[in-house]
Amino acid sequence: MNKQKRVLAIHDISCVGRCSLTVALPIISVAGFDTSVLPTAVLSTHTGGFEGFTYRDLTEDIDPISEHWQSLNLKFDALYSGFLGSFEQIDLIAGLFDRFKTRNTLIMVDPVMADNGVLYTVYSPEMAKGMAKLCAEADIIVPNLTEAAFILDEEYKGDNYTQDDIEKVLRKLAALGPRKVVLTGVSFENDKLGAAAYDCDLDKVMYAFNEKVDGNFHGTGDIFGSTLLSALLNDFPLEEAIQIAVDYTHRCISLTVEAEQERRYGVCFEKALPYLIERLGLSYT
Ligand code: PXL
Repeated sequence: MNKQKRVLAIHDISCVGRCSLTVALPIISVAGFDTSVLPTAVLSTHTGGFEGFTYRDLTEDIDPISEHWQSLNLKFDALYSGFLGSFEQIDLIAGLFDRFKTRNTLIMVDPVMADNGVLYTVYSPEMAKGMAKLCAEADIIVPNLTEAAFILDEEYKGDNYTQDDIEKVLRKLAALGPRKVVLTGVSFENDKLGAAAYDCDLDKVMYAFNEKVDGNFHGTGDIFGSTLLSALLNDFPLEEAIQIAVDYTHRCISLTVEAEQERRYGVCFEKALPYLIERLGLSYT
């Protein structure tokens, strides 16, 4: 067996409502990687759909944890950040990237902060400027269209955009620093939804789509990001990796609709894990 790659997933723990670490950990693990976690906050539920959630911000723990790991000379093959517990964590996570990055480390930043044109309730607009700085430290970023608009300080256009608009957004995001940009929630036809990507090194734009399922599904950005990272670390090229991530996310959503699952609990990703294992070309028997 090749040496197992080690991933550090930096997200919150939302105790109820599958998203962030409760989806990143199982997905990246099933994809074959040794997954360590750095929780950025602990919430009783995620912020989108449950009233009165508790919120324990873990900002003070970030540096002591990462200093301890550094003292042990621990190494990671990939660093993957998502929902951060506070504005201050942006600089702390940038510092952690500096501590642990080597020539071969893949740094993926999902600038989780907004959806459907609005910031998550726990964030203020300054988060967008900070997230732009963190994106500059990444090899690959995975914003949705709302987050892209906030990062670029542009108007959010809703569904009102052309292919040319999307390609401009991809290139502007790449100009911040990351060599690869993946935009989620892209749709040019009523019944199709997917992702657009730009690879600076190839100077190439690519797309991946699947059937659109109407409605909003919590945690699907985290499912997409975790799957994308898993495909890239399994050596799939970006174009194939975005298609795998779109298809797996679509399958999780379809299972959720079939099961008539209450939306705020997130999507039923568990039953689709064997499909993901197969798409990644892995065999555990
Ligand atoms: O899935 C993104 C996400 C992550 N973490 C928390 C959230 C959300 C989206 O609402 O509330 C706490």
